[in-house]
Formats: sequence, C-alpha cells, structure tokens
Amino acid sequence: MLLGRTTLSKFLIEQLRGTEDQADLAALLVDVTAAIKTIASMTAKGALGGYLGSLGTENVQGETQKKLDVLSNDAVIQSCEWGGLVAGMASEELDEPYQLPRAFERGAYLLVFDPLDGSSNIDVNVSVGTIFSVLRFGRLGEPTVTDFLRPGVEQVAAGYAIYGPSTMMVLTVGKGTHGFTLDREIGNFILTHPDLRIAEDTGEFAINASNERFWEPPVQRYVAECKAGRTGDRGRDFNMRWIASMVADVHRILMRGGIFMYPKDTKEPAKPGRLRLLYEANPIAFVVEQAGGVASTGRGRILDLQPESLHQRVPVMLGARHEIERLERYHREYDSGSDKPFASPLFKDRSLYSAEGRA
Ligand code: AFP
Repeated sequence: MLLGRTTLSKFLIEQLRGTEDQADLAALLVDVTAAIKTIASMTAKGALGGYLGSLGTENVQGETQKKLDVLSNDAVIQSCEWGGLVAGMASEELDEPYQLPRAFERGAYLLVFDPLDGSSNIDVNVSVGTIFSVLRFGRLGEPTVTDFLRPGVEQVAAGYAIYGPSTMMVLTVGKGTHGFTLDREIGNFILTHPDLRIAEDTGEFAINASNERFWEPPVQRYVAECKAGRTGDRGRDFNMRWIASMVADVHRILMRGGIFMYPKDTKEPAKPGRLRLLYEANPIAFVVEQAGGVASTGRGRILDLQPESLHQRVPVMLGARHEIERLERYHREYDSGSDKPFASPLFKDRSLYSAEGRA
C-alpha cells in the first residue's frame, strides 16, 4: 500500500506547525535525511563500492579513520552547508567546528553529528549508524567552539539513522520519539514506528563486559547481580547483548526494551568515559527521554551536563527507568559509603559468602 503513508517531510511539517522552528528546522532535518540516504547507499554497497577499509589517518580522538567515516562526514557537510539553515557544524571526525564557505548564507542552527557510529563494524557488515543533534545559534557572526557547548536540554531536535537490514531513522523534536523506515523504491522515509516507548522494567542489559575489572564498584555490583540471575539478589535471570555500535544497541532498546551502559572506567584514566557528550550521549539521551526512558551518567542526568569541550567524553547509562534508577542508587550508596556490605571483600567472587565461595 503506497498511498496514504506519512512521509518524514509531512510528519515534520505537522509536528513543527505553529512553532518558531516551523519551516527551517523541518528543512534542515530533510537535508540531514538526504545525507543519511547517501550514507545508506554507500554502506549497502560495501565492498562493491570500494568503501571498505581504513584510510590510514587518525581523527582527533586518535582513532583510525575508515573510508566510510570520512565519506559519511563529507555527505552530511555537503547536504547541510548550502541551504542557509545552519551557521556551523561540528563532527566527531573534525578537530574544530566546520567553517561554512563564505558563499553560503548563515542560518539559525548548529548541527553536531557523529557521521558513522560503530565504524569498527563496517568491515564485518554489522549495523552502524549516524547520530545528529540540532541546537539554536542565537547570534550573528561565525560560531566558535563555545557556541557548541550547550547542555543537551537545549537541543531542538536529535536522532539517529541505523543502517541495518533496513535503514531506519529515529528522531525527536521534543514531542515524543518516532521511527521511520527508508522505502528504497521511492526514496522516502515513511513513519512506521510512531510514539516509541521504552518499558520501565527489563531483563536485558548491554555492556562491554571485557572492561569489568576497570569499572567502578556500583557498576560491578549491578552487573554481578544481573549475572547471578535467579540465584542472586535480583531473583530473576537477565540476558546480555553487545553490538559495539551504540546506535544499534540503543535501537534494540527502543524496539524491545533494555538498558545500555558505557560507564566510566580506569582503562584509560585520562578519559572519563568512552562516549562523546555532544554528538553521542546528548542526542541519544534526548531520544531516550522522549520515549519515556532515563539517560544518566550514574550520578546525574546527561541532558543537564554543561559541556566543557567539543569532544568531551562522559559515562552513559540509559534505557529502562527502573534499572537506571537502580544504577543511580548504587552510585549514591557507593559515594556515601552505605554500600559497604557489597564492597566488602567477603562478598567478592570466590569469597566466603559468594556462591562460588560456598560451593
Ligand atoms: P566509533 O564512533 O568510533 O565508531 O565508536 C563506537 C562506539 O563509541 C559506540 O558506538 C560503541 O558503543 C562503542 O564505541 C563500542 O566500544 P567497544 O570497543 O568498547 O566495544
């Protein structure tokens, strides 16, 4: 059935009608969508398009850039720089904000994005994504780094695309979280998942468990209890997932529930987390909160953080309300010292009181 469907453009015009962002924000999001279609086409061609492999260069994070990281970055810039809608853009792949060529009119928005999240998955044909966040630029002139350092609560739109078996786009303009699927035959995103909601309870968590020894005690406590399942304090079994592409892990949570954690760890003590605040944590936190979930550092709401630098990293825990609230409680108990029974060596694996120790 091709007639009567809601396209992304129609949906945005309806959602933004009567707001100060009415025309321009919808137009900007349609430009972002154009880039996403280009990236979807490149990721789908894979080796046939010559897109796989590394470039041999490094981004500001010291990560090796894949060909598709750079091509995706170029796709977003080329789609969004010319229309008079943005004043500037910042990307995971660029050390400094992108300066628009003089020829292009400046607009009212700042666009911040991770062009290809989870790019270690490209060469193995596992889902990757694009994450974006839109902020208002409230003055004249060229934006500086400081203009981008706005807390997540000030985002006017945010979302992600996931390049999986189908390409989907999930976004919010502050009125719920909605999912669209790319109909490749007609080239339009169609509303297929209106009003996504994340259940408050779950039996599924996602974390890179190989970092367990580097986590803080409250996260170790939470995961230990989940792994203990019905024989432990939680009295029920949990399932674990890890795709190593935040977009894909978060998408699963929006579709069927769960929580995602990339906590602070001591693996690289200089980094207070792995995920970047402005173009990973903030946009995903906005999407998750608008779907009824919670997004936290473990010690506070992500969207309230005041950014200090363009590529700042933060701990991220998000998804099912009751589980994230439990994690926040474990952090409070640890910080105040009231979790002592758990922190005691007597309760560590193979201790006198652990399941293994008793065996
Ligand atoms: P990139 O943006 O550099 O591709 O990194 C992806 C990511 O930040 C996030 O999407 C994953 O959750 C995380 O890295 C995976 O990290 P591990 O290497 O610890 O699995």
